[in-house]
Amino acid sequence: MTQQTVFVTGASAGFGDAIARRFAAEGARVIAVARSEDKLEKLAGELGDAVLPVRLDVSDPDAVKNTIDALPDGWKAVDVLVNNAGLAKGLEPAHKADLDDWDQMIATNVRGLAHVTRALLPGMVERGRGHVVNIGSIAGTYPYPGGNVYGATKAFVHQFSLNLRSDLHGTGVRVTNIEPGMVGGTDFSKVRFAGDQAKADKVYEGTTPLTAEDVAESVYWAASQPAHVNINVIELMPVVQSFSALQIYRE
Ligand code: 8X3
Repeated sequence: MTQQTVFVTGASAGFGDAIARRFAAEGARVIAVARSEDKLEKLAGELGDAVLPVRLDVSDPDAVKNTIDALPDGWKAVDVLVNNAGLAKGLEPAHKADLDDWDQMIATNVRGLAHVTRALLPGMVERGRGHVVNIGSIAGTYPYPGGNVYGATKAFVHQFSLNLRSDLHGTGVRVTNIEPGMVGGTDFSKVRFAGDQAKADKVYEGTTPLTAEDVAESVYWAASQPAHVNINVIELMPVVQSFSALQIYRE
């Protein structure tokens, strides 16, 4: 296989960092995108020329277009786009939730993902190959109290992924949605709980969640299938997580 160019959003930590490292370990070149270029330094320092660090807030539509238009020569032909940037904010019920939290999730998880995809797709279609790997969530399928807008953004990612496949029919461009359940060892819960590390740690206490590396492995596996194979959806959970009953309210 020729050397692949992989564009990873949210690459400065968590899943994004693990995904960038997983692809680089296989010889890929990685365009590592994050809001702060400083945070990409460690990754770039370790992986050297295999990484192009790019500062971009995907929730800013003008910045998305300008940054992608301005990718340096030799880095413009993206083979794999991993739409990883995303966040959960708050776990309050809908009638108490902070509207700024909702707006931020929609701006990043929905609009940001859509805009980055829209900016990179024409090149993939023109080249007759490419792969969009979206990071969804089990929260897009299974509702839970406080999941309100976060789960809805991930339901968007699920349906957008399937609809992309319809639009890309016959182009050779592949689309996959990776839907992880509980993953520990990242800042996901810390961000959700506005920086409260103790509260975040409690989510994973006494249990064995998935790791960012587990998720990166699914992304890499989906992207390394033969060109005629499209993995539509991968849903993965730790063994310790499963389904529970619907709730009944009693007077
Ligand atoms: C993360 C999974 O269950 O914390 O997307 O919402 S969950």
